[in-house]
This record gives sequence, C-alpha cells and structure tokens, in this order.
Amino acid sequence: MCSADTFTEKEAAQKRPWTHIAKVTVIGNAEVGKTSLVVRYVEGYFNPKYLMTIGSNFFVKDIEIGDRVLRFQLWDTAGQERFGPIRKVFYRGSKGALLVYDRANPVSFERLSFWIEEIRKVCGDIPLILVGNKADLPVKVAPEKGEQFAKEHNIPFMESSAKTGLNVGHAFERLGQLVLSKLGTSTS
Ligand SMILES: Nc1nc2c(ncn2[C@@H]2O[C@H](COP(=O)(O)OP(=O)(O)OP(=O)(O)O)[C@@H](O)[C@H]2O)c(=O)[nH]1
Ligand SMILES: [Mg+2]
Repeated sequence: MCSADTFTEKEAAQKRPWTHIAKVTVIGNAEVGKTSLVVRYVEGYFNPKYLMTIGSNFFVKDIEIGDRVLRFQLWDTAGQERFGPIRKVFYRGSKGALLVYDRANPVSFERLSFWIEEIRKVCGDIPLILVGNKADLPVKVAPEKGEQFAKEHNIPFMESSAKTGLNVGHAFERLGQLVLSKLGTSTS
C-alpha cells in the first residue's frame, strides 16, 4: 500500500498549522482605513497614500487563541458606493466582520447603520466589532458616541490607528475570539 493511501483525514488535520478556519470581512465607508488596518495587521506597515480598493483584497493570518489556532481569511472590501453589488458577493460565508469608521470623519460614523444592515442581509447575526479608526488625528467623533452606538447594537468597540498600530491586533483578536466561540467545536 502506498503511503498516500494511509494518509488519513485525521493525520492531515494533525499536520495543519491551524485548528479552525473562518472568513471575516472588513466593512465601512471609503477611506476610513479598512485596507490600512488589514495591511498593518498582516504585513506590519502603514502606507499614507490612498489606494482605493477595487472589489476586494484577500489576506490570510493565523492567530493563536488559547490552545487553538484560528486561520483568518480576511476579506477587505471596497467602501466606495459603486462597489455595492459586488460587495454582497464577497460577504457570503463570512463568520464575522470588523466595522470601521473614521473618527476624523463624522459622515463615516453616520453611515454605520447602513453597513450593519448590508452585512446582516447576507450573513445574518454574525459577530461584529466596531472600530473608530485614525485615533492619531484630531477627533471629530467623540469616543462616547462610538461607545453609545456599540452599546445600542451590542457589539464591542475600540478606537484604533493603522498609522501607529494602536489596538489593531487587539481588534482582530477580539473578533477572532467571538468568531471562535460561535464556531464551537467545528473547524469552520
Ligand atoms: N492618519 C491616519 N491615516 C490613516 C489611518 N488609516 C488609514 N489612513 C489613511 O486614510 C486613507 C484611506 O485609507 P484606506 O485604508 O485606503 O481606506 P479604505 O477604507 O480601505 O478605502 P476604500 O478601499 O476606498 O474602501 C489613506 O491615505 C491611509 O493612509 C490612520 O489610522 N491614521
Ligand atoms: Mg481599501
């Protein structure tokens, strides 16, 4: 018998670097810093230039949570209005989402309900994390407003900066914890 025949699914699972896998999506208005947050988190740097996302970007990151390793398939979507129809296709199968606004741009905060509705229509009641990004810039949306909104929608909230790195890892890890607790014992 050749060794390929004896390579069972169980053995394959033991060789994997991850124990769980989940698709998560990053959503919010254009220019709030979705791509910057993901790039900071996965690749560890910040680009001050704005390069509009077209459709979506895809990244992979493994995170350790206790004795488990969650493989995050991160879908960074395009916030520009014109990408609405294609965004809904990218949402499919998401187990969680990072909802981002720009603390220096009140319009992006006022649009939060739109984003919640859009993702819930496709993904149902998945865990969300609310992030007020660009904490390094002068504040135009008071943190209390972010806290209040998050409380009303029963989702965790934090302020972040893709530029300085503030709370970037923390936000994704918190999302990972929530996603894992919903996945329960299944691997995906
Ligand atoms: N000062 C500061 N600038 C930021 C921060 N995050 C993002 N930016 C800048 O804001 C601009 C938009 O950032 P992106 O990450 O491209 O925004 P986006 O949400 O992905 O935009 P779309 O792809 O169009 O939906 C860029 O010029 C970034 O460098 C931050 O935390 N602080
Ligand atoms: Mg982008």
